[in-house]
Amino acid sequence: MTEADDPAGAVPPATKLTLTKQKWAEQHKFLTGRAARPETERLPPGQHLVKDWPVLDLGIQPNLPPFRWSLDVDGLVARPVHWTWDAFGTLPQTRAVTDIHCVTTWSRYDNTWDGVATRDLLALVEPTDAARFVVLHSFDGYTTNLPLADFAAPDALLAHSWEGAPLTREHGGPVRLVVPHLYFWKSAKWLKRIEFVAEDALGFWEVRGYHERGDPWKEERYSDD
Ligand SMILES: Nc1nc2c(c(=O)[nH]1)N[C@H]1C(S)=C(S)[C@@H](COP(=O)(O)O)O[C@H]1N2
Ligand SMILES: [Mo]
Repeated sequence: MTEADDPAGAVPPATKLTLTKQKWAEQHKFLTGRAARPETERLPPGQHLVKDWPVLDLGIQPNLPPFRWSLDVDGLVARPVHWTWDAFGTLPQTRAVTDIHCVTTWSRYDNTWDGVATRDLLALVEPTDAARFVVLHSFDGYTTNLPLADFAAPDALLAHSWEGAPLTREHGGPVRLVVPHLYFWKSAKWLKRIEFVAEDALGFWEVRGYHERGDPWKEERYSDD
């Protein structure tokens, strides 16, 4: 074989297998969305397991039939959007099975969520280089803030279903955020607006003594000052 037959760095011909594997990567096939933590570290320090699903909020549970719900994504993005329920339903769908860790010390394993992956949302709106933080605004007046990198976690999603059924009103339906690797107060219920900003802006609990980031494995429950 001469060098001309097989030049260094030439792209090998596409086979059925390489094409299939490429498609899997595009579809994120086989990804469960579950974080690969050793089982011994699955329960963060100071947490205990529950089987039920407690309800925690400010006491206002907005009544949002889907036709009254919409979501704005704006701030430092190339393509701001306003999605009605119908428009939201046309976005690519993702399923993730993740654990909940609430700062009030309960954790709940293996919650099956369906919704729109934050990664797919980011690809659509294209945050600018200046965007470094995300502020979530909810229909009950609640806000919470996240670093963009945490919002973009591979298993984070805008969930409309839990265990195969529509998210109930008390748990933030029709659409809530789920960011499994942070304490659950970061997972805004009754999502109304996602705002991309350059500087961190504290949300409801963050101005009331809770941690800016809230990593359960580091027990980032409260702010130091
Ligand atoms: N809009 C909104 N989202 C919210 C809250 C809230 O009061 N309003 N509470 C947060 C807190 S402190 C927790 S622990 C979880 C509770 O979600 P759950 O009621 O579905 O368990 O929602 C978070 N998201
Ligand atoms: Mo909470």
